[in-house]
Amino acid sequence: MNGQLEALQQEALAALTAAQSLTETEAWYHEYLGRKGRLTAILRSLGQLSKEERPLVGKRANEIKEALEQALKQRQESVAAEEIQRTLAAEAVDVTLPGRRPILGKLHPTNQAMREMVEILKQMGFQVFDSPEVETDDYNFGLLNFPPDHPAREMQDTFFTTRPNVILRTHTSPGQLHAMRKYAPEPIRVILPGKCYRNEDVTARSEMMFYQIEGLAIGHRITFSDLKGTLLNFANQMYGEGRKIRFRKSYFPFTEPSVEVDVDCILCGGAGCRLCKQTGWLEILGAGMVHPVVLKNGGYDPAVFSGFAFGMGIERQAMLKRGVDDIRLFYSNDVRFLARV
Ligand code: FA5
Repeated sequence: MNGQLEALQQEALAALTAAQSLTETEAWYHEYLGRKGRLTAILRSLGQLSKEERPLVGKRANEIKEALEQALKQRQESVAAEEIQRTLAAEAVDVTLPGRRPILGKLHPTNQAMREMVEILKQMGFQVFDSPEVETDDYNFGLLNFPPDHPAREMQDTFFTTRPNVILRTHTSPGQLHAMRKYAPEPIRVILPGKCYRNEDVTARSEMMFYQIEGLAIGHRITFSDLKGTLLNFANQMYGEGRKIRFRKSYFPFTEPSVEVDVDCILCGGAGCRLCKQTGWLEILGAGMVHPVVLKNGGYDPAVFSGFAFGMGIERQAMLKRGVDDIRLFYSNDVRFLARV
């Protein structure tokens, strides 16, 4: 029996040295020391030995068991250390290799143009005022002096919601009322950038969702000359020094008088080309003096206060400035376009 024990010990120690991973040492444990292990089987069969043999063999078997347990512990420690070494070697970083260039993101062209415009207007003393994209019919039309059922409402095709009188704003002008009602009767100079929605056919020049930036100044003795000076300054900073602007009479229910404003063509300088359709001018915005009814609706006495307002499309300005000929490119998520502009 003792010979059998010695042979088992030799075999077990050799097998333990061959175990190269923690999984293999685990399997070794089950083979020799586990509940159904081979040494365990011998220890269980001690009862069949004679009275004289039993203590001797039993003692030796327990010594071997302890020796194997000790050997297992040591082997597990060294296998674990080897595994760590192997992992470190596999994950080693060669610091002398050239780095990988990260892919850089950039601002969306609409945001670039919006920030540029906001910056120019802020330097002229305008403050950004946030106003909602979802509006009531009243704010979008009524309070802005659009008469009920007046065809002027059809100038801007509206997206309605399932809630009566709740619509997606068709322009940023309703924000004028929010700003006025918040600050009246203090003088104000605010700009309102944001999204607008119109139920229009999408074409190279028109989107269903687009951005506008609105400007509003109210105070004592604000005149049309202030509007002209502000817009000329804006055009010079946005499109380059020495730009000319011109005013054409127009109609908006919320301004009187109303104008559309053009800048001399940034491509041909006014001589006439494809971009300006041979006119020498590019339309950039709508503007006018705030209508007395709108002043009153906002909480200002028209006998004491006057003001001007203007509104322009942000994508259209970005298109002019960066030579983009199709507005649909802005929101079709083509990375080649977004990276270039
Ligand atoms: C207005 O929306 C007026 N609220 C502007 C205004 C404000 C006038 C304050 C007076 C005082 P209009 O509908 O022309 O006006 O739109 C203004 C600008 O928004 C246009 O010049 C254009 O640049 C842009 N715009 C209008 N519709 C679209 C569209 N479908 N897609 C892209 N840009 C558009």
